[in-house]
Amino acid sequence: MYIAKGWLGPNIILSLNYFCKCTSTTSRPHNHLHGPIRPATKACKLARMKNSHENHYIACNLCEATCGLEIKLENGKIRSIRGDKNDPLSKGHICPKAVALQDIYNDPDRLRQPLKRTPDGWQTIPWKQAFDEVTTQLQRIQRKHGNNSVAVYLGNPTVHNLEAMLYGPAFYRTLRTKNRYSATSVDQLPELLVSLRMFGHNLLIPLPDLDRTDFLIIFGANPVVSNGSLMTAPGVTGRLKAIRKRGGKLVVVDPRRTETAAIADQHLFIKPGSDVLMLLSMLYVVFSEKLQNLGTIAAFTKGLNDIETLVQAFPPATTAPVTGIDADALKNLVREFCRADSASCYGRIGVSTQQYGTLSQWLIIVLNAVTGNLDSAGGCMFSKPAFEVVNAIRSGKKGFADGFSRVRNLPNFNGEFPVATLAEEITTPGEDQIRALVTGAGNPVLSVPNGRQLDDAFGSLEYMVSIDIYLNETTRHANIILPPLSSLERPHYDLAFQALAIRNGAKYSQPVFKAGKEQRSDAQIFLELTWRMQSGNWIKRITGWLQKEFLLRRGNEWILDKKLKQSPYFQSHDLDMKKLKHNPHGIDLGPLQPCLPGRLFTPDKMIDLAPEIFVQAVQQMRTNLLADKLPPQREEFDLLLIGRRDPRTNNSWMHNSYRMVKGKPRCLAYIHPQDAQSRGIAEGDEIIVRSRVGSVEIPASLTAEMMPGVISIPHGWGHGLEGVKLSVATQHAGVNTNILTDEHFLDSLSGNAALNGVPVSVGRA
Ligand SMILES: Nc1nc2c(c(=O)[nH]1)N[C@H]1C(S)=C(S)[C@@H](COP(=O)(O)OP(=O)(O)OC[C@H]3O[C@@H](n4cnc5c(=O)[nH]c(N)nc54)[C@H](O)[C@@H]3O)O[C@H]1N2
Ligand SMILES: Nc1nc2c(c(=O)[nH]1)N[C@H]1C(S)=C(S)[C@@H](COP(=O)(O)OP(=O)(O)OC[C@H]3O[C@@H](n4cnc5c(=O)[nH]c(N)nc54)[C@H](O)[C@@H]3O)O[C@H]1N2
Ligand code: SF4
Ligand SMILES: [Mo]
Repeated sequence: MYIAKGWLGPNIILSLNYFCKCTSTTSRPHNHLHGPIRPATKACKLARMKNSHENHYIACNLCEATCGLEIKLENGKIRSIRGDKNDPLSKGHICPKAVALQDIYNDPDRLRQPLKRTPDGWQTIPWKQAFDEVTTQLQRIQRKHGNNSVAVYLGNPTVHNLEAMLYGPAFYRTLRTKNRYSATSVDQLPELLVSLRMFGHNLLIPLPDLDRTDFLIIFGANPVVSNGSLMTAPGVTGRLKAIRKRGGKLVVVDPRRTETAAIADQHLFIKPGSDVLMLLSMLYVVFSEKLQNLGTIAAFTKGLNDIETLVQAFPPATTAPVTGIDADALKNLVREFCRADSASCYGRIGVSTQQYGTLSQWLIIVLNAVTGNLDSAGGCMFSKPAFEVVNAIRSGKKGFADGFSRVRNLPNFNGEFPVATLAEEITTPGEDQIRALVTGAGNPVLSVPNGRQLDDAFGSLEYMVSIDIYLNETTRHANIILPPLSSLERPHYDLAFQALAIRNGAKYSQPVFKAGKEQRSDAQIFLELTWRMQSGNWIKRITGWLQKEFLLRRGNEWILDKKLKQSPYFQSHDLDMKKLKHNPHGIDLGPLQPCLPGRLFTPDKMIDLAPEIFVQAVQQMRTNLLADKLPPQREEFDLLLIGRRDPRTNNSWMHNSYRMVKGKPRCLAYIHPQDAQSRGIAEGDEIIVRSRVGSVEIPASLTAEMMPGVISIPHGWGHGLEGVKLSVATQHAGVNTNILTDEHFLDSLSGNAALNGVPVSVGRA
């Protein structure tokens, strides 16, 4: 997932201290916060030489689970990567991807110095030249065409990166552009919008209280494979199995019988994009059987009657023909959910990235709320992280729909436009047309709908700079690529995912390896760019420079320490940087606690169950969906395309590790045998899948785990494009499913891309 970047690096009070922070008392190479260009002190060098065996304890930052890892080094090389049994949250859990961290670190294709595209091909250039050229070009284009002519796209690894989170925002702000985009709008935009409207803050996101719940319904998520999202719960498979072991129940609603469905008590096939109807019918049952009970939130929750009125039009029998969910099965599910001592309903990518993503996510929270399961143990709860992200962001300042995109008039959210409109903002002439682009840790050519259109649009840019560690499908369009450090070379504190964890905790990871002299950290890149882009008189220039130098030397730990000391855990647990550094396995801060209404950000301190825009959108949806316009069909498009993840993928960017791609190909189209037979398709046949915007050829795999009428293709593949430097990935290229997804097929409320439920036709190639 990608959390919207509005966040401020905390306010920086300038206080200079040029002393090196070599405070390490262990034999481990300590954290050179001042960055790799400064030499280590003699004492540290000696300490390292004496010890050819080292154990490092860090948090894996590849996915949202943030598992603790134990990395053993021998003579400076990795001997093993294992789960850290002493990590209080992950307790030794690990997945195959963690081992690939060393492949990324060692990858000869990974960039370590700036690359410049020249008529004679890519050339390595010095950092100073790269910074000079990038800032000169961006300023030139902004002077000529205005600030909005430079756009920004931020990708998913940004939120898994401490320094990109702390120092990136200041740089992006110096561009003063309206044209901001990110992976948020191909991901969790609906959840953010729902939280904003119901609780007053986009980051106040309810999390399923997995370890205590007696009943869990999962809509459109496959945590056994994805390891959980907007629900940091390392070892999630064990946690899900534990629900059943303690006598609880697990139900999965998904158009595919997934790996998660396989360990559940019950699986219900649902027609893609129709969850909103199922949820309305579930609420219909709650009210018609008088099962509603707000519980502890009753005193500060409004809109219950509006919900009751709204759902009257959706008795289960009327929605069943569209959803494919049997009316009696639905009624029983609701009764059991309401009878359980505690229950939690959770939905993720399958419901967020579809036509009615926002309505579905809203109704999931409403279901939790009206059954007494919001903000109570075993239901859906809010975290209380030690580094408070909810307060750090000026909520409400940038809201929803306070600006609209130029070409298609799509609403912005938190200062960003939906990325589905990026290509046309580049190609459509006029004032504020995008001429230049900055990408940070993103690969939109593979992750955004109509990837081919975007690929072409990038080719037409006047200038592009990518902050990225690979020359890949997206960054091959850049004029200059600025590569920061890889995971094992940088310090980490998880600002985003400790705030989304199902148990409160804190952990700080020191770099495992010292970066090479030729490399630069995210802090160095962002602070240098910020300083160079800042305008102002000489006083401003000097203070800017001092600020940059201070942050380079002291920033990470100084900011973290400051924030930790403001948190209640400083009083209750003595939690500060010193304590974190003495506890490299991490610190447990206990289970989630009820926190409402105290944490609400709504002006009236009430939960709004029925925000006006959502209620109105239901009426519109009803007309479309019940008329079986699900989604706008063309006759030849008779199947619905959905996505899929694999344990050995991480969106688009880990396929250059041989470990991740070896064995039988995984970029396959799953199709039900019935749908295959009627089209003369046999196992392994190459098929052609067509949508309104494009077509791909891909091998078919026949499986009854698919719902008839639905076809599934994983995203993040399609590495065969000319000019990429990914020697392993190109040998296992696969196809880009986002050539099929449609930039005009959106969650109409939020502008989030509808990547699931895309109408397609399928035949033999
Ligand atoms: N069809 C379909 N499309 C989808 C999805 C789907 O389910 N189906 N899922 C969507 C979701 S949930 C997401 S989050 C998006 C992801 O979309 P993106 O964030 O655009 O794509 P990623 O594949 O995560 O690309 C990450 C990029 O960051 C680079 N990178 C890796 N590590 C670092 C680092 O430490 N620093 C820097 N600077 N760069 C780094 C990689 O080389 C790569 O270029 O894809 C979305 N697209
Ligand atoms: N191994 C691996 N792990 C990952 C990632 C990865 O690429 N690989 N990506 C990471 C990222 S960025 C994210 S955001 C998370 C996502 O984490 P999850 O949300 O768990 O993502 P998926 O595994 O894609 O599960 C989505 C499910 O939705 C189902 N689905 C599709 N359409 C519909 C629908 O209309 N209704 C319903 N009810 N279900 C539907 C699909 O069949 C699929 O099983 O995973 C993260 N973890
Ligand atoms: S589950 Fe995620 S965090 Fe845990 S080891 Fe695997 S990739 Fe890393
Ligand atoms: Mo994501």
